[in-house]
Amino acid sequence: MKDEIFKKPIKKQFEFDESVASVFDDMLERSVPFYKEVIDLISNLIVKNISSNNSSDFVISDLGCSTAQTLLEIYKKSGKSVKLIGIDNSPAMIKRAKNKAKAYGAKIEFIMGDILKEQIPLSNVIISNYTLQFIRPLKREKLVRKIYNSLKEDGIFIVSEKVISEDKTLNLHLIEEYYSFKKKKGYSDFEISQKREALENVLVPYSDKENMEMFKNAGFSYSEIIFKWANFSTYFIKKRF
Ligand code: GEK
Repeated sequence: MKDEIFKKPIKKQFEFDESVASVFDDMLERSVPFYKEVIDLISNLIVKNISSNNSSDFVISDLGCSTAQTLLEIYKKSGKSVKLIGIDNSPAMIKRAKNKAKAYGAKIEFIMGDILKEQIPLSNVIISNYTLQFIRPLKREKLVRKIYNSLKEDGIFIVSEKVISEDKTLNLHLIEEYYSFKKKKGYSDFEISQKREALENVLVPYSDKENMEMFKNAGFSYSEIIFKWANFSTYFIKKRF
């Protein structure tokens, strides 16, 4: 279904409710630059990692899994032997994720809950794509520490985020580039400005430097940007280097 949520004047802050979930796959493809390419890249890297491990007890958890796009891509590439777990606190997202998994015949465990409160299963890989940005800064550091503790010793954390530039002018120019990307994807100026307003104080991006410092402070030994376009970054982070 096409995302037309912000065509009408909005009255509330952005929420992952039924109306957002019903258009979510279209929304992400048109709002996140290179969304498909990022999922393709990270799922390939994860599959390479499974091959060098014993796949029968290999656990992959996706925090803020939404409609399970990433987990399904990993499922398609890795076969059935790994354990896939998706956590999201939006009932509408989890409902769609379950339906999609069923349609693909994919065995994925879904946990409907808050990643700040739920116990994260001990995992080989933890993914959190475009989700940390929605966690209040005061709680974000603590969550990243919890993620560190939920990874096996050779575990990997993969994160994608909207980011800010520390250079104010560059930051403005990158945001302009992002808005022209959205316009090319068919969003009007009105829709773009309405969504920006709805996300105000809900989506709080960090700079690459702040994110990498946060990973280091949580105990991670290595982090690298493996994909970047304007104000979007994907990080590959290792517990032990
Ligand atoms: C993708 N990773 O397709 N606990 C659990 N879930 C949460 C929380 C929380 N505290 N806060 C937000 N969410 C996906 C896209 S979307 C990104 C992730 C976006 C969930 C929320 O319900 C939503 O499904 C997801 O995090 C963020 O690659 O919409 O920009």
